[in-house]
Amino acid sequence: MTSGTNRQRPVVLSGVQPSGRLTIGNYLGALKNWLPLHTEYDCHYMLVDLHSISVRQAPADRLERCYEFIALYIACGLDPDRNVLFVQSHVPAHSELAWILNCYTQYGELQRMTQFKDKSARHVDNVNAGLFCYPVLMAADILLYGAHRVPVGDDQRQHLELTRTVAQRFNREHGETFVVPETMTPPVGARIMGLQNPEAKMSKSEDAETNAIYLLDEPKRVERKIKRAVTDMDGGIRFDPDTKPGVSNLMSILSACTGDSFETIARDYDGKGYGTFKQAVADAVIAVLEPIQQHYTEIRADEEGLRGVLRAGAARASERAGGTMERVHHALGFIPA
Ligand code: ATP
Ligand code: LTN
Repeated sequence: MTSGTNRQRPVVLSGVQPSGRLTIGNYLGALKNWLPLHTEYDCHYMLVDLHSISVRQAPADRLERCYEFIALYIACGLDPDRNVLFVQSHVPAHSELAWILNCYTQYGELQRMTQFKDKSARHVDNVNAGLFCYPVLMAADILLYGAHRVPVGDDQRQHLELTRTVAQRFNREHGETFVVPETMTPPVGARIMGLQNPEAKMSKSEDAETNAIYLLDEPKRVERKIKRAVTDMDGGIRFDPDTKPGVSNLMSILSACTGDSFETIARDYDGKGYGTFKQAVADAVIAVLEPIQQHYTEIRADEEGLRGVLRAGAARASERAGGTMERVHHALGFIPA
């Protein structure tokens, strides 16, 4: 029996929106940390295409991105035989549960979400209800599978707190229906900042090209971007995000790529100058990206194979989702179908 069908294990679920291009932030904050979990958990990883329509994007670009991202999931090392890989829109229960949970989420709670505040400020011409209710769909994604753990970057903590609140509220009113999930963030790499603006997180859409390192950037480009990353005038290698945000961010990237502690990095590079330090960061990032890029091209070329993986994933996901929806319908007093 593969790990994906073993019902005894606790469940993990996470997802990424098909928008922009996957960055080293997405990798170090999320994807990389998904890889070992299948040994302990029943793991579900999706592409949240329904979430992605809350911001406009040409359908042809979305389609291309969906193939690209799922191929990158696999190229990063997510084995479809050990993890359930699927697309959100292939399991209609996500939308249904989102509607139900909308009725258990307060307007004021959604208004406080920083991602909504940020995105509505960036897309003033399209502050749609989907953008506002985005965290409710995310809660549905998680609660549908009874996920115990949700491995994400730091920026998703607030959404996870809301998911817990909604689950607890529903359980209080209707009896134990949902598992209340825990957030899982990595000790290093949970919030990679921009290379040009280390005061704000590196983001896969909306950023200037040189602010982010993309998983498909060729080595020379990675090197160039890191060499041009903003640092400071003091020349020291110390982890201090308040006074040295640029250097601290590069230390986080190096540490998350190599496993070396901040102390080790400071000892190895202090006094050697930013040029040497940046070269080490570039080499470490390139060493992480090279094997991913080598696998990617071949995996991406086999669209039929990718669709087969997604079909199988959706079938397995639907089975688990169906059980939850039956419990939810019963809890709400709906006539059994
Ligand atoms: P967008 O800019 O398109 O909204 P994003 O870069 O914030 O995208 P998401 O699809 O929202 O990416 O996030 C995918 C996963 O990557 C989430 O778990 C998120 O927490 C994580 N993540 C995103 N950006 C970073 C970052 N800079 N550092 C660490 N983790 C990140
Ligand atoms: N909201 C997340 C993406 C996301 C997600 C999820 C993450 C949607 N559903 C369920 C974990 C679990 C984001 O914007 N990064």
